[in-house]
Amino acid sequence: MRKLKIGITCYPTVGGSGVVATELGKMLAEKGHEIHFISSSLPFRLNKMYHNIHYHQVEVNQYSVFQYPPYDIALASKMAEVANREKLDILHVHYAIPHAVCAILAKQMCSRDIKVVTTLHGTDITVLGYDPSLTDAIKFGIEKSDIVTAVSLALVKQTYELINPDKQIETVYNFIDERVYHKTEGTSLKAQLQIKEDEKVIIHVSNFRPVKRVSDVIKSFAKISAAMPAKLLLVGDGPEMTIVCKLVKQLSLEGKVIFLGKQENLEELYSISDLKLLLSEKESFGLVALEAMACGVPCIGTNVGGVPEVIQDGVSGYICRVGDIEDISQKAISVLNDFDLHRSMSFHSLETVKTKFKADQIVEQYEQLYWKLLN
Ligand code: GMT
Repeated sequence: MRKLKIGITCYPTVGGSGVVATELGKMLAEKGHEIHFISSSLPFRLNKMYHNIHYHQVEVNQYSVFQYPPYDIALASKMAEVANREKLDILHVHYAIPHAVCAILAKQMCSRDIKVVTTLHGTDITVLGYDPSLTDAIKFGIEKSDIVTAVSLALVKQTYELINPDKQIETVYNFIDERVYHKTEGTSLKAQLQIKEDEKVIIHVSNFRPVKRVSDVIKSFAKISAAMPAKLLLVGDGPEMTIVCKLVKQLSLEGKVIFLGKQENLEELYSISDLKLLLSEKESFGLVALEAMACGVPCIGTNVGGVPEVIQDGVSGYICRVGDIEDISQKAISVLNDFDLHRSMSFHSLETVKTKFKADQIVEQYEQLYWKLLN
C-alpha cells in the first residue's frame, strides 16, 4: 500500500491536544507513513529519533511596523512551502483556529491539491466558541476543511450547538500509547516521596487553569484525608497555583499535599496512585483520565463534556456533579475503603483502554479518513 505524506500542526507545548497529535504522528510513522511536524517548537513528546519524522519550525520575525508578530501568516506560508517541497498529501491540523484557517490559506497557496483534516479538541469550541469575534472564523475553518473530527460525541454536539457549521463532524476518540502507560511494579518512588505504606495516594494532573477547578480537588481531599491516611499528588502548574497553595495552607493540609510541578514519566506516578480526581467544569475528553486508567487507576470525573464517555459511572470510576464536594469525597472514600470495588474499577479501567480507546484502532480510524479523502 502507498505510504502517505502527512503534515501535522499542533500546539507543541504541554497539553492534551499536542500530546495526541504527537502520538498520532509517531504511530503513523511506525506504520511507515512520512510525517512532517510544522509548528512553532519541537513537540515535547517527540522524544525519540524516527527516520521518517521531520520537523519544520515556524519562525516569526518581529518587525517594528507590526504591532503583533504575524504568526498565523508565517505558519500558513511554512505549511505551503513544506507541502510543495515534500509533496504532502494531507495537512492534519489540531484546533480550528488558528490552525485550520492557516491550513486553508496554505491550501490556496499550494501548487498541489492538498487535503485538510481538522481535529477539534475542545478549547477551540467550548471557550473560543463563545467569543463572537471568533465564531465566524471557527465556522469557516470547520466548513472549509475536507474532513473534521472531534475527540468526543459531546464535543461534536457542542460544536453544532455553538457554531452550527454546515459540515459533518466525525468522532475519533483520543488514545494513549499503551506501551508507555501501564502499571510499573516495585519502584521505590513511594518511599522517595515519603508516602507510608498504609497511606492512600490520590493524584490530580492538569495545567491549573481555572476550568480545572483544582480548589475542588483540595476541598475533596480535605474530606478524604479526614477519613483515612492519605496523600495528594498535585502534578502540573499554571495560573491557579497561588490560590491552590493558599487553600492547602488554610485547610492545614501542608504535610499531606505533595506539589510535584510539571512532570514527565507520569506512568510512574500513576503506578503508585490509588485514585485520580479530574473535577473540571469543561473537558471535551480528559486525556489525563485515560492515562491514569491505562495504569489501572480508577478516576472520579465530573459530568461535563466527554468525561462520561471516558469514565463509566459506577463501573470504572464515578461521575459527579461539578463542585459537589460532598458526593465526590464520599465516592472517593467508598472506593478507597473497599478492596473489591477498587479492584473491579481498576480492572474495568484497564479494559476500557484496551477496547474502546485502543490506540491501533484509533490510528487506523484516522488512516481510513485520510484514504477516503485521497481515493
Ligand atoms: O485541557 C486543557 O487545558 C488543554 C487542552 C488542549 O488543547 O490540549 O485539552 C483539550 O484537548 C485534550 C485532547 O483532546 C482533551 O483531553 C481535553 O479534555 C481538552 N480540554 C478541554 O476541553 C478543557
